[in-house]
Amino acid sequence: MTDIAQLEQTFLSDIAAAQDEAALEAVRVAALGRNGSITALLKTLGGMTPDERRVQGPAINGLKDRVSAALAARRSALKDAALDARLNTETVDVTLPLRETPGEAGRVHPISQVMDELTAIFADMGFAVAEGPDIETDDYNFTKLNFPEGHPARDMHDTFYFPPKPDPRSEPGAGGSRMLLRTHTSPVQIRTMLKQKPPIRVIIPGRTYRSDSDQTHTPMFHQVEGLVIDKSAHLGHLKWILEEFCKAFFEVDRVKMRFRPSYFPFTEPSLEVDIQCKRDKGEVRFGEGDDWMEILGCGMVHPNVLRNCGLDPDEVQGFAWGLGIDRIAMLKYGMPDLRPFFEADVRWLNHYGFRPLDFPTLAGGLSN
Ligand code: 2NL
Repeated sequence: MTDIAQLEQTFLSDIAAAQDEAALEAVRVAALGRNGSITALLKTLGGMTPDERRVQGPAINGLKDRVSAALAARRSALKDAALDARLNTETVDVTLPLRETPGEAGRVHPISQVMDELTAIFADMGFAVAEGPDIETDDYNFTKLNFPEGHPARDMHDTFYFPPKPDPRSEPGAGGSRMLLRTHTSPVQIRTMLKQKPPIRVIIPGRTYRSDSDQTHTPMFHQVEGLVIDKSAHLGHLKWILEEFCKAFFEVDRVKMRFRPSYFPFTEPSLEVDIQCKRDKGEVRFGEGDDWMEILGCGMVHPNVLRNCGLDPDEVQGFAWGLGIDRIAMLKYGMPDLRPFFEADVRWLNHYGFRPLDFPTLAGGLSN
């Protein structure tokens, strides 16, 4: 037998006999390491005559290739065997009790918490919750709310429009219907007035969208709006409702409010509301101090809006208000930045989130 055939037999049987990674590595070093036998044979090729090399070259390289392949195959077989051995010996006792991990119970997002608080407060005053789609028509989002076609107030909203779709039923040249992401929750009030007979008492919490993004604005944000339609609903009722809401929400016994004239296309008169607060080293407290903070807008529903919903302004009247949920959540729970609200970071949620079973109620305390 040649040296090469002899070497091959020795290495292949050593490889087959190796029972673990370390034994296999020792064979590899003996064969192909810096001082290995095959490495030494490869070095002899340089000193050979071309004729010798023509014969010995393929023989030595063939030896190297076959031994390398055997090493790789054995390494993979040993790995599989090791895994099988582990799977056969390691068992998991699925009957063991769970370790207490409070974070993993899940947390209620502050926005959801505040929506639940608002629902509890207004339910106590006889309000129902209404909901509607995020994707709306131009008609419900603007036209029926007394934003005339081409009116600059439409630009105030930085609307996300969908591409216009040609509508075969529309008049020639009407441009088809144009869908959009609702810029406020008001279209849900329109839907409610079109569907229900007065008296109406609803609040609408939900997502709203405007093409706006900076420290205090995100393209998606949350609003809650309220609507009351009845024979003689008036501003006195509105002021009482808003005052009760502010006291309940900020969990204080009294709060001064200030109503300033304003403008919205869908209300007349329109008002902006400030509440009394105290600013103290970056912290804000409500119901004390002599500073003011603007928190919402409101007004008497414009007669055009009533008419657009099939109601007769000589028969019924009403009031409405709207406020940003994200901002009042930040104010109430002392969160300095709006952006983490929507970054889905569980560490933030574990810190600022609420316990899932502590559903807010007026009797049990809203925020515990
Ligand atoms: C604000 C102001 C407001 C309304 C929303 C409303 C809805 C209908 C009719 C009349 Cl259908 N009004 N909503 C009224 C006044 C103000 O929101 O600054 N929101 C963040």
